[in-house]
Amino acid sequence: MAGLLKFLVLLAVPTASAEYKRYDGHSVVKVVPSSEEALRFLQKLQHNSVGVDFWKPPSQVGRAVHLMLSQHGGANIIKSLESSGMSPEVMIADVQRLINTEAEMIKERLAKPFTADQDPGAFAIDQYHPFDDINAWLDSLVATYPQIASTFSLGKSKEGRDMKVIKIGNPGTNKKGFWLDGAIHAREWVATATTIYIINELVTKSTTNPLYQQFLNAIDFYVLPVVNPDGYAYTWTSDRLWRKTRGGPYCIKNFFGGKKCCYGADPNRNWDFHFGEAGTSKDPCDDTYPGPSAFSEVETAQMSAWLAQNKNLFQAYVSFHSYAEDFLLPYAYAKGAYPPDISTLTSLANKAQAAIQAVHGTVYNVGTPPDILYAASGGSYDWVKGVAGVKWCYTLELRPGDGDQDNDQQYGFQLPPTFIIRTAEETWAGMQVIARQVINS
Ligand code: 0X9
Ligand code: ZN
Repeated sequence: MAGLLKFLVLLAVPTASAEYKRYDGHSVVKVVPSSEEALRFLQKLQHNSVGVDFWKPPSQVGRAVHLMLSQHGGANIIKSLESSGMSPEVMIADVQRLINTEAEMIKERLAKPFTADQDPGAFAIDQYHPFDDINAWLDSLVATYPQIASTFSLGKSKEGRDMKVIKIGNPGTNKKGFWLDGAIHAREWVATATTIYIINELVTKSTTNPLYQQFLNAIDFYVLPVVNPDGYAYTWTSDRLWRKTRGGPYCIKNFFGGKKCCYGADPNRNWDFHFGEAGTSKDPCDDTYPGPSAFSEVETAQMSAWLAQNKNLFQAYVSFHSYAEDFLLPYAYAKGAYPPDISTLTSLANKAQAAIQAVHGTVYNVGTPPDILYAASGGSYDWVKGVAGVKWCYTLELRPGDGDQDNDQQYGFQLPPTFIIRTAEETWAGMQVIARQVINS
């Protein structure tokens, strides 16, 4: 009888929420290192500690660091920060509460999929969407606007999802190319939402907005909303804070001669340009594990193969991440590594930054990752610049951050949907500056 009761209780639990990873008792703490010593302490913590997820890793003296702590280990870490002269503040008291807030929305979306035969106008631009719905929406756009939009797949992800690119432009010759992508890191949902906004602008206003007409006459936009489909899908079904691919499992020998194995490589460490150097971890269970070899992940392998073959089409490449409000210049792989045209790249970035700021007052920091963030090798835009030779290459860390006027910093990766449009509007303004430059060069 007890067994039967247990069985019935198990049946009653909805599977999606039962499998979703819980973060009960997890908090996110913000600390600002005010000296080189404090910064070094945080960097050591980053490399030695178990159970701390750096949502915003240590970068510069004076720049905030965000750490997610578990209930158990957290108190000791807070003590050690305090005894090193820092004053940690709680930024998110309860990560699980944020996940719960999203859970209803996730359940609703997964229960009512968007299908390709629907009117693309029925797809909510101001919401987050599951992976399959995004591809279905791209198909519905092409069905409705075949003169301006087409799609193709770079190939299947490891778990068989299409890496669908939408190409948007008027027919013509000598066209320029502008590539935009999002969610190479699975949990950075606002990056995908921003590509969706941009796609929607260009496609649905292609005949009514004179500026967009100019763009579309001169440029073909190639947009890949989700670079990491399996990781992104996993954030909807299993773990909201997953970052990597779902490749592997990859293993490492442990101290006792056994092995420890984990899924996933960081797809923004997996590109074949200074692979496995700064900002990577040898431990496959870490979030910055670059994979066993460059392009070990089918997603980066396919995307880079296509870009290598078509590199002459492109003048610009921008990859959206979250979060920090940074406009990042190449190169990311090492301190002091700059492409020869760094000064033109910087002045265009400054113009784009000003355009972003003009929309809602959000101030982005402009610089290379080692100069304003941290060095990180094997990233996508480093390869697109350094190997494919595309001229205007940038990475944007979108909202939240301390540069906007909306007090949205307390949400981290779980930026509520109410901020999607504001984020996307300002970002699109910045991208238009790049589009204009592409037309004129
Ligand atoms: O660490 C990263 O990959 C990026 N930050 S994130 O919080 N979104 O993970 C910074 C990317 C810097 N650019 C490259 N390394 N390409
Ligand atoms: Zn990222």
